[in-house]
Amino acid sequence: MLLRIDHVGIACHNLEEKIEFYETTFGLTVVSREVNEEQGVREAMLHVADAPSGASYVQLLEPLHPDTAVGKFLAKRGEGVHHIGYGVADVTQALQDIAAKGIKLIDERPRHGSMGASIAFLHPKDVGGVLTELVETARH
Ligand code: V0V
Ligand code: CO
Repeated sequence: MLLRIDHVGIACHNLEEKIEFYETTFGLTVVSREVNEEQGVREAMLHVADAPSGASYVQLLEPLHPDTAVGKFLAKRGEGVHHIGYGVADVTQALQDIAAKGIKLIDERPRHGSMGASIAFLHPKDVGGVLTELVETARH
């Protein structure tokens, strides 16, 4: 069901500072920057690698307001890994299959993600404390 790690989502206070850190330290390149009001984030995707099943990225996340998923996370836990995004071929099908196993979904149906992807989150309480995102890449 899972094709690859699409991205690792990292919560930070200052997006521009963290982008510069990842560029300088690891030589990564920003390929997309977006504000996603629905998710309450300003985010950047930095390209890491290409695989036959698609690319992988680091996703840097800055909250738009304190009262958002990432804002609350930062207040409770500070900066660090926020979620793992796995590539899937069909996010609607994957959600259905995973729900049938009794795992709690945050999103019953896909939402708009970075770079035109369709995304959906699974609840961390049912995934060993890991906020897990499914990502169906946009078709070109
Ligand atoms: C919260 N918890 C986490 C967590 N955030 N555990 C692991 N990883 C995280 N990132 C735990 C928290 O410690 C609490 O555990 C419990 O969940 C409830 O947390 P809360 O602070 O009361 O917050 P809630 O319940 O209001 O919200 C938590 C959830 C929320 C996970 C439901 O953050 C959510 O809906 N996330 C999905 C949307 C999202 O994260 N969007 C931003 C990325 P205890 O204390 O009860 O043990 S957007 C993105 O990735 C995009 C656009 C993309 O990839 O394209
Ligand atoms: Co993400």
